[in-house]
Amino acid sequence: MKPVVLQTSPMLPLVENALLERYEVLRLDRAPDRSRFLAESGPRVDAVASSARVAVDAALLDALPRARIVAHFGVGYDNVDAAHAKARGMVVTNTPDVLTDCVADLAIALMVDVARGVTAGDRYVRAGRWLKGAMPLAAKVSGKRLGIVGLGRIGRAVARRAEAFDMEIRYHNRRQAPDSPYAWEKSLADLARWCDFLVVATSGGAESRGLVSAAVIEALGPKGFLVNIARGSVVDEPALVAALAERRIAGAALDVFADEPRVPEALLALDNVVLTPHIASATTDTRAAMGQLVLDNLAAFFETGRALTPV
Ligand code: 8YV
Repeated sequence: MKPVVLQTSPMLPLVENALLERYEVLRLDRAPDRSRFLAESGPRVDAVASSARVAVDAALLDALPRARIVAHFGVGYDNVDAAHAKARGMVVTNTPDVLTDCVADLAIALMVDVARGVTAGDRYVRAGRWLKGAMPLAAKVSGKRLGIVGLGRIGRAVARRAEAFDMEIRYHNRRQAPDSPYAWEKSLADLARWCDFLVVATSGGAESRGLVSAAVIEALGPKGFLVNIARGSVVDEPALVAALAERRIAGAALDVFADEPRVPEALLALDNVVLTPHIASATTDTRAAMGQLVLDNLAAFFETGRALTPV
């Protein structure tokens, strides 16, 4: 008998095909009546394969009394109620490490873009505005001060890349990282006041909600730029939009938003922002590696009782 896997949303063909080969797959996303589907099939489910699109909340977990593992596609698992899963004796796995490079690459790309006007310059050329005159001067990146919110795997990868730009680097974590060469700022507002670029790389969820508050944004100041490749929930989005509109900060480059895929209308009209549709991990290479890690976690768990990357 093949184990039964509940898939909550569409996944890469690579993952879906392998799941179908190895398991009996039940598709929550294709169920016309979710409650009925869960009442009938929930008790048979051994494992969940999830991604960011669908919440794996307490109610869903409670409908799966046999399930022992949630194998999540993504390093961030703020849409999974991991505490409830743990209380039910379930393992939750995520996909760390394999996406670190791509996410850090995009953070640097966004930082350079928002400061130097790469995509704005592209729009400028396409609109024929260059024929009428040069673009306004931009802000320099190399040698500037970088503040990192969340010096985890991704934060460190951003820092390594920023070193090649001769940037001075400090970070804010709740606690000082014992093995870091960078200066720790206990107060995030102090870090924001000090830096030219504030890159948000901390995990989402209740603990970091609104961490980049109106006061932090104020401290960043009219010459400071914000880059967010973490979660929209970490930033007070209305406060950010207001600060950008009133030029109380220089600009923002955002890959994540509070209510994706909806982006506040006010941001679309601003020229001091760069907006991308949550693409930090979205390369063929990295998404394949993330998918493989979901499969490997399930396989290891069913074979040995131990997952590879539990959270
Ligand atoms: C998403 C991400 O998971 O890994 C993360 O935390 O934000 C992304 O890689 C991606 O949208 C897949 O659902």
